[in-house]
Amino acid sequence: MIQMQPTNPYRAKQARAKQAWAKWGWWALPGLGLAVLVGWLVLPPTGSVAPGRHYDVSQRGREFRPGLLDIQRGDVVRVVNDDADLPHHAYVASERFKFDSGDQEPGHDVDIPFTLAGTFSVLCGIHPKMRLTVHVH
Ligand SMILES: [Cu+2]
Repeated sequence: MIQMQPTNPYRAKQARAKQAWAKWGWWALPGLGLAVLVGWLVLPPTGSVAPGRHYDVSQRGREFRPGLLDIQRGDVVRVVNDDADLPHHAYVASERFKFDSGDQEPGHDVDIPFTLAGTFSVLCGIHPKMRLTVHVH
């Protein structure tokens, strides 16, 4: 069967656009979904761009609570001094990662960003029995 071509160039253009839409338009939605999926799969491995989550850790009663955290690289542990009258002094002294909050007066928070995978101990320079273990994945 021979298709009649419209003679008006504007209408011909319109007809071609309509044909293209009929042929490929079905891909608009799945195509968009696919693009989002591919973006989602490709971006996370580059890692460090992803915004980190925050984990609050209490120090009330001379104890880190929770005492154990499982987090991802890029996450931040917020050590909260919610003791009424005790100063604390959180630090990490591993070979690969060092952190020192300095003296932390009651009511003050300290953010510890963890960017390396591994297991780290957060200790208190004032209260040697305080220990927080952080598994970074
Ligand atoms: Cu302490």
